[in-house]
Amino acid sequence: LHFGDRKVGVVGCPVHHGQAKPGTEHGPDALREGGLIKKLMGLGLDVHDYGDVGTPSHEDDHHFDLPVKNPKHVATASENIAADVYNVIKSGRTCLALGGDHSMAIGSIFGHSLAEPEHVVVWVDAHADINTPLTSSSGNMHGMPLSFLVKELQPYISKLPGFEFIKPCLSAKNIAYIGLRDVDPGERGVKPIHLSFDIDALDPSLAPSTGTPVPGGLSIREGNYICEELAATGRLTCVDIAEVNPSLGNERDNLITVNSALSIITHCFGGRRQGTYPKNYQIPIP
Ligand code: B3U
Ligand code: MN
Ligand code: MN
Repeated sequence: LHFGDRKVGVVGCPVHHGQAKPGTEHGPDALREGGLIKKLMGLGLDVHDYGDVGTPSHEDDHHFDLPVKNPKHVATASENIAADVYNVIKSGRTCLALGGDHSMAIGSIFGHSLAEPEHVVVWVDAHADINTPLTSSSGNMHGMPLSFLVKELQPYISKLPGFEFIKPCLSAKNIAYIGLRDVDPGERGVKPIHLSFDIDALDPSLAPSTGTPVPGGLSIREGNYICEELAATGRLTCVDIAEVNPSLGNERDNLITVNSALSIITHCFGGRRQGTYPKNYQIPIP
């Protein structure tokens, strides 16, 4: 398997209404400014950046009976993310979706399923993110994305404004969790894989600029290892990087977090700890 033949489509998902701390909307640009595209090109990949999806605003998004915050904002952004992710994958590229808080995964996983209905999901996170609107005590939708997508949970899901477009597309058995401070073995079958990587899966020392850090997280080595193994299957069709928040912490915290995210991303696209070289690389002769 040679990653140099791979085409990547980058989709920015600058959403923040899935949680309370402003700043995750700057995640995509923080990663770009950190050198993302150059790094991917350095791996010999054909990279196209599709820019950011639209995140329309809604004035009246708080008047519902449920303790769910900003459902219309999350719904319209999700619909746009789904459309872009679908188009990128249909065009033959692996999609790299840059968050944004983790509510972005509603759209990215749904869009992925429209293009690859058999896909499975590997969820790397400190949190399970499978609260229903009724089990959530925070009301934050970044803690709920999987609940809207899992078929078995639909009897428990309240109707929310704007969410009509979502058809549940995942069976519970096709989700693998890693990093819930308790590690599950990888994924199953020979199906296309969606990796949803919440940066807070890493230890807070490696990803301080994130909204809900939890001590005792993955090391960079562990995070990179997960990505290398998934990449080596040749079946990664969509990767989310969620919850990078450059508005939290100081400049040094930002730099550490962005560099960790870039390391995770490059290992999803052929980067190896033992080093990489482009396809027809020749050692220069003087
Ligand atoms: N489970 C809690 C906390 C949480 C979920 N995701 C994050 N935090 N980042 C909730 O709010 O649903
Ligand atoms: Mn998450
Ligand atoms: Mn999390």
